[in-house]
Amino acid sequence: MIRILRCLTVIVTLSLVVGATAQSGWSRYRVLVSDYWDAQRVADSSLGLFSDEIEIGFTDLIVGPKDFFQLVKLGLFYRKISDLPRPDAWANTPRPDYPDYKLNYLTFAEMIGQYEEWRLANPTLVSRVQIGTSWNGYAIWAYRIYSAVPSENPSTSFGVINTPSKRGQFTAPLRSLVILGGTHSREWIAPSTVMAITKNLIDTLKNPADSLRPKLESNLALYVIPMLNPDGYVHSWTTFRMWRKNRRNNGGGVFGVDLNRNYSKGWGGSGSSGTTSSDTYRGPSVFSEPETTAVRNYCLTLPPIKGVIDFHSYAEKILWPWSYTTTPPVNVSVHSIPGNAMKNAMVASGGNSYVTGMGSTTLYVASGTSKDYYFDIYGCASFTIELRDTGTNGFLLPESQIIPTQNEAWAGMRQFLSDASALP
Ligand code: 0X9
Ligand code: ZN
Repeated sequence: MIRILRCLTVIVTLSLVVGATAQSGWSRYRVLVSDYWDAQRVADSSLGLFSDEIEIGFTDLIVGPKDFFQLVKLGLFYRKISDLPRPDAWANTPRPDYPDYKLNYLTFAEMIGQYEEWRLANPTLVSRVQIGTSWNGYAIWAYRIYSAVPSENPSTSFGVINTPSKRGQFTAPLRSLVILGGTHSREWIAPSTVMAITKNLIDTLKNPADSLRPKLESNLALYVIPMLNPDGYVHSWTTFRMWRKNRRNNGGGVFGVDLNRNYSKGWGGSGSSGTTSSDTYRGPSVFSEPETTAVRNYCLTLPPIKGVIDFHSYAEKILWPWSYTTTPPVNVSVHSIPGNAMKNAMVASGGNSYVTGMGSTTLYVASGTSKDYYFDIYGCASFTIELRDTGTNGFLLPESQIIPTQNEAWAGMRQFLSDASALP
């Protein structure tokens, strides 16, 4: 009897979800964007972007049941591409009893739970610190992976190796590498990939046979921020799957600042919006948000930063500064050499071939982004990596693609870390 009831429950739940998908009233529309003014109108509208970018040419938008007039108001040619699942259907989708970060997307609580398991199992290699608190009161965590630790002597930035076999030996001057995940809430594959990278880093430091280990030990201090935007991520799980921004209350029932438009470099310029309902709303001022302030302040306390990698999706691209202008920085090789090395390592590992280049010309102009800020302040290698795919599923990347995405990204990171340890 119980079994029959359970079967019935599954069937009813599944049909509800399927039903929700078929008649959700949410659609993907393609609009023709002819020039800069069209692009700005799209940016300033409150229609969500299905495309990862507003392009001159075609851009796909998310149009809800009550949004149709907004689409018409844009005054652009449009065409319906497909139905979309109800954005809140995720909350009701059946999930495995024991979700696994390699096979499933994890909720925020499950994600931090997994990081905590790793930390508690490896107390000498992993520590964490709360670097801030989101608008809705969630902790923003940074995990420190102890390949090396700062020496006791504050007058020197030399490090001390912390892995079991060599604990206490001096290293070269310490250099920091920062890995960021979860800036944009709907890009679930990004924090998922940052989890895999973290686990692989821990395993590398525990494995004396791993050729990367001595390089990490020689001078690198590793910091991972698994989820910069917990409010948005939770919202994307519970309420609106395609949510991108944080959850600042902008008033009038309008929420959210695009954290990747809230950094200081180029803030307020093109490729960002002053309209609060826009998906690229830059916020009322530079670093107005607790999330961007947290990561900025934390980074300022670290040993000299040699690299920052901010994981996003989707596009399969490795992007470097600048974002805010199409004029390249003076020394392009700071980025083109490690960027292309990452790409090649990813391909050699059997992964997809990511496109490399300057953000503003390879993707689009965007002002107030993380990579421009970190490059501007630290002069360091600063990348945005846009993970899978190239548009077939976009932000709704199927779970079957988690492992291949994590694996190719780790291949790229190994290469980057290996090269970074040789930097002055
Ligand atoms: O628009 C963004 O913030 C990033 N793309 S995403 O689809 N993940 O939202 C890209 C920012 C990188 N830089 C440039 N576009 N120039
Ligand atoms: Zn993003």
